[in-house]
Amino acid sequence: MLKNITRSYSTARPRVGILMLNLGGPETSAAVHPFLLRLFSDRDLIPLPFLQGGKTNLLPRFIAKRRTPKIIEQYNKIGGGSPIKMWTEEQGNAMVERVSELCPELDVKNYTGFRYAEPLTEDAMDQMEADGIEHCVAFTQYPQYSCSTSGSSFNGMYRHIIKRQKEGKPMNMTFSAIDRWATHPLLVKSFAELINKQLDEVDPKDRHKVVLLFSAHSLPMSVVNRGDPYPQEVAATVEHVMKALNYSNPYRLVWQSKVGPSEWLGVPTDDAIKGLIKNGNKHLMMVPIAFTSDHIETLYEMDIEYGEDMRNEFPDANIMRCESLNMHSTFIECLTELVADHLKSDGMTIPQMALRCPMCVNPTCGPMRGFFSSRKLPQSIVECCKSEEEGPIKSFG
Ligand code: GF9
Ligand code: FES
Repeated sequence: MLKNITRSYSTARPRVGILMLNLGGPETSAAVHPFLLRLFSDRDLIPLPFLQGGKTNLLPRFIAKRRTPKIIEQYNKIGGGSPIKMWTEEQGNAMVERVSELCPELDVKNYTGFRYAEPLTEDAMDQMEADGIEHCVAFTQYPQYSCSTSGSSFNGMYRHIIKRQKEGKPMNMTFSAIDRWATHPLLVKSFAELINKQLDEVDPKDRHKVVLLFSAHSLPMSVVNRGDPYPQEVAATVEHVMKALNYSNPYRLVWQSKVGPSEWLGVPTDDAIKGLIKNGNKHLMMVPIAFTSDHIETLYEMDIEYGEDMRNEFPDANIMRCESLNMHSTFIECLTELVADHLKSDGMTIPQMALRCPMCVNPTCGPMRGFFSSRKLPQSIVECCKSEEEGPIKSFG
């Protein structure tokens, strides 16, 4: 009898899984081709209406194969592979440790779900279910929402849930989403702290002259003109960070990492660096504003292509980069607060999540947005967190 009670107590804590979503990156040279193949086969990223049926994967295969050697070379220059899995796991572990302190009545565990690399999102979902997770919080690690990043991950999750239903073995978990957090006060504070830390490296007499170059991954103009929310949300992060810095320095938002022949949102980061230097600016600081950890775009593009290579071209210029968020303590608090606040709420998203892009033609987006914007947290979980946080405060009222 006693044994039974003990056991039911220890398993009574509701099990919540926090699924941290991101693109992922190849950890080894051998992982580069499968990574690119998944990327170029992503129909949420690249619609291929004219290649339906059996030939769907011919073009992606061709493009992925052609690009693999160059990408392997880039990863070799940053140590052989992407560190994104390591960072995501470290961030997730630190976050869950703090969330567990805030919500001791919950059994919280973090998982990593990548769109194009292992651990793949669908596999992580199945693993969560196998671990007995009752509720999954789909937590996008892109602070600013784009349909080609967060939207693609959420569509992937939604398709997996529908697939399992159609197979007659529906997933035994409920779902909610943390879909965007571009202006979270602790995200803004994290960036401001890291920028100030880098500014401290500059001679005080030059500090105010440093041009802050906020650099985000660009988007094809076809995506921008569909009405994607990302450019606006990235700009919102930049303005909040500048306000936190009391507009201490001149700044621009610029866009990096264009690939292929189509038109992309500009001005490209490398052009901006060259143009600003030619216009007489000597001190530049790149700020990676749309990623939460180091990856090929900071370590290779920013540090090698725009850093070292530009320093050879313009030896008088001082081109710097501020650190990525990585394990910055304020940033871990940001992740913690996002999750803890979500668990205390009913799990609803803001109304923005329900609205498709004005020019959206992707048939998955509508039902996916409906699914993730109406999901509520099980009452057992909400009550768990509320009693912990608000109990003592309420007793004063
Ligand atoms: C992106 C972040 C923001 C064709 C080549 C595969 C397309 C694309 C992106 C945006 C990554 C990280 C944005 C395409 C087609 N997109 N890249 N969109 N990537 N490549 O629609 Cl933080
Ligand atoms: Fe934005 Fe479909 S592309 S909602």
